[in-house]
Amino acid sequence: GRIIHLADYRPTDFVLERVDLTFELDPTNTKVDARLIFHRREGADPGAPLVLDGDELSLSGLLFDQGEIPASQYDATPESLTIRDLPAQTPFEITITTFINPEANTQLMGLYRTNGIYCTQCEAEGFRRITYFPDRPDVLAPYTITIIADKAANPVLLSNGNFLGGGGYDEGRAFAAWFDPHPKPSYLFALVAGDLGVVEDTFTTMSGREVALKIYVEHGKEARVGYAMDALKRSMKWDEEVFGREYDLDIFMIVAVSDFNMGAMENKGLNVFNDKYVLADPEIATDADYANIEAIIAHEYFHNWTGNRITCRDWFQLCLKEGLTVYRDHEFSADQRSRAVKRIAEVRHLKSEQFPEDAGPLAHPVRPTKYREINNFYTTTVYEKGSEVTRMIATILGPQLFKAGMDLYFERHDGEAATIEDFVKCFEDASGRDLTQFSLWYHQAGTPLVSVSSAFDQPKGVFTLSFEQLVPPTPGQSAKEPMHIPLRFGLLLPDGTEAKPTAIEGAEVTGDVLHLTRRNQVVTFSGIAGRPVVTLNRGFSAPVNVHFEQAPADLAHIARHDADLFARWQAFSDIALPNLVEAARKARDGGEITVDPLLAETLIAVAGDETLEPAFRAQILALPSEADVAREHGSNNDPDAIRAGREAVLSVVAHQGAALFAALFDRNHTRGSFTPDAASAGKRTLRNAALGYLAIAEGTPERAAKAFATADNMTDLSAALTVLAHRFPEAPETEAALESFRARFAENPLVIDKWFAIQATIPGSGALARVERLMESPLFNGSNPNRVRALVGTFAFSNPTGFNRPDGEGYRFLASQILEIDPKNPQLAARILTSMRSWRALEEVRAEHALNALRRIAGAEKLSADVSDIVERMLN
Ligand code: B3K
Ligand code: ZN
Repeated sequence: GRIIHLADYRPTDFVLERVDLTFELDPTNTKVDARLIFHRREGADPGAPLVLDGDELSLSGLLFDQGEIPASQYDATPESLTIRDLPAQTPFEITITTFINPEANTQLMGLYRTNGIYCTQCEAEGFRRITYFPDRPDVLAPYTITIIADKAANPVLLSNGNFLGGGGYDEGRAFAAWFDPHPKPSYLFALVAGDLGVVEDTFTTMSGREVALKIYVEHGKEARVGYAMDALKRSMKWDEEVFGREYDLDIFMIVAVSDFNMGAMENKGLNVFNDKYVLADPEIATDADYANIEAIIAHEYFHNWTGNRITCRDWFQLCLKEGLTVYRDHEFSADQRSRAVKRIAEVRHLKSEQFPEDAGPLAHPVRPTKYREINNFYTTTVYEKGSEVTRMIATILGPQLFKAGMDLYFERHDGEAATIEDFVKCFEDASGRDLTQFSLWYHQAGTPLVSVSSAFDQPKGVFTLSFEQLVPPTPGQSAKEPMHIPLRFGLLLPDGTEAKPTAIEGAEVTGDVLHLTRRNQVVTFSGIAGRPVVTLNRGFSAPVNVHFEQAPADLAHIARHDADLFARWQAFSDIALPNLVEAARKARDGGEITVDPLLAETLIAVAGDETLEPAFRAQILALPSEADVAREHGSNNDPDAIRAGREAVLSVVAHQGAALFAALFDRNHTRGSFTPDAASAGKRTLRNAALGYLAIAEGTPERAAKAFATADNMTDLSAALTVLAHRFPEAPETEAALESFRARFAENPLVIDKWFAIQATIPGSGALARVERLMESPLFNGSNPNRVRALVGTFAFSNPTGFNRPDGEGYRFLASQILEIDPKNPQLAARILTSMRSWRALEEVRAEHALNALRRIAGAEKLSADVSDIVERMLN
């Protein structure tokens, strides 16, 4: 594929006025008639042809204003339809007929079949697999859709917008017509047809309109929709209250399907979901599943305003809708649950997924300037870092001005396809603040590193912080400008209060936010009575790495006393990480592994503090992961040594805290009273974290086996199974538990995915053989993305020692898998391949094996654009 550049953007020559599509559904031969009304854009070249996009299409019919069109006037290839000699001024109508084969569509882009259901996925460029079309997000039009299908097999016929009518069409067939009055780009088109069950509810909007809510699922699964429906209603209410956004159609529908390339899709009025993010009950869903369902239902719903009513001018602007909508769903979840715990989880995720991406060969700006395959840019950088950039705007402006900027954005750009510049301008205009330097966050890739040192002049009462910021080089960007970095901070005095400086020089400070804007910056605080302990980047106000040599005792002080819970967790991580890195070094080079006593002491003090919410204490118990240690270590990583070192630290903590863990385990059970709310979930997380330590301290599977046998919800059941499998993989108790889990849930693929994932993450070199054996299981299905992700994806992404075997077998396995998946489903293959994005940070033996595996993929005869784009960037 060729490279697309942002600089080449120009508007279309033709304006699309209306779209009228008729589908005659057939599993292998669906007929699509597309009537498109265009006029030439004012000022456009009067001789320019109309060029429409296609993908694997063949043209069966073409009419101009309902009449024949001479063959000399157009060219059709599978990738495009070009029509010449079109009117200079008057509107005209083009009717295109194509036939497509939903059954053969294994890419899951365009119109496809999943478990007998017709379903579409059009973002980013799937609509062009349905009909020839100007398939780009800045072409917006109202759509009328008519669906004709076999009546018995398809009692449900859905599309975007409001229902116009339907009924019998001819013998054996039915039809339904839908009209979406809101102009939309083709990527938001959706069609669903089949035999589905439905759960209905209503929502009354703030202006008093009643909206019908319908969630469609496979028959028999209706009872598992309650939580999703509740999350939807809470989302609708929250968007009214917090952002003033009201829903705009008579009906809002969600359809859950089992074959889906990602989480969900925000099609106007007709969201399509991976059923994993809809279906829940205590027997099958964990607390994490409930939290994901709530977040994703909210995310897709929030897109109605940020994405659908205001869409992207081009795909370079993807973060305009994604970063902003992630920010909105984060805020929603924070309001529904514990804000601090939610923030910790977000930062954990950001650091474990986005920071490595930003530090490796796939690094790219939040708003990229070029791409080969847009599907590869639905990344954690665009989504999560994009959300952090929005959050920083809110931090810099403060809540009122941020709200004013959002209101201006909705007012100014409603109904438009906008850019990042448009978005930022709204905040500049609403606040009067110049955000030019701030905008570098959209343009410069790489995680900034902020190095800090401090000095205290006791006699003068002056405290000094010296900052140096550095943005590391990333592919295509070697030299970087200094960024505007908003750091929330506090100066803690020994008595636990916060210092109130009489003067601050060297940086702008607004409230508790210190604005770094220069490469080097010395900031002085006057009127400080005693040496303060600095708490920096509270709430993770900026997505940066901070290097600040703080004494462990100071960090422990923050961890135990800071007013900001997030900062307490961060300080604890800052105590733990150097210990873990050092332990890994010792494990590799020899030498006795010692652990700073403050680590276990602080952990035990905080985890045992009954005034703190259980979910927060559980976050303290979850020490930085092996991946966190690898990231902190930076280069020349040996995953086996990292694990061995971390295990040694865990063992120290487990033995020292055994009494506390036993108490936490006993006191926090929720048996007999399952509710998915955050408080109950927090208790379960704490209890199960304690169980993990107890398994280490006790060294026997008994307690976990008993927890497994008595669990009455999926959270506790899967947590116990994980402890058994990861700690005692060879124990008969583990074998029995795995077998009973399999037998009990064999009919429920979503639960079996957990069974696959738990086994795929059993540490050590035996994991690969286990994964290969599981792929032979009748429960595995290589064409279902959830199954493939649960087994192959989880192994590659989340089993550092299993995947990164020193003999390179893990990489060779992955290469084979990628080459096998790619011809069927390139998006899935490309996504799983990104698990190797940090290969250059491995020690040299593993790195060499990884390189060879990547070269083998790159050298394959036929690769999709998706996989070849990823593999080539990883090799560069
Ligand atoms: N917008 C979709 C993602 C589409 C991915 C296309 N490869 C889901 C979301 O972010 O809400
Ligand atoms: Zn989204």
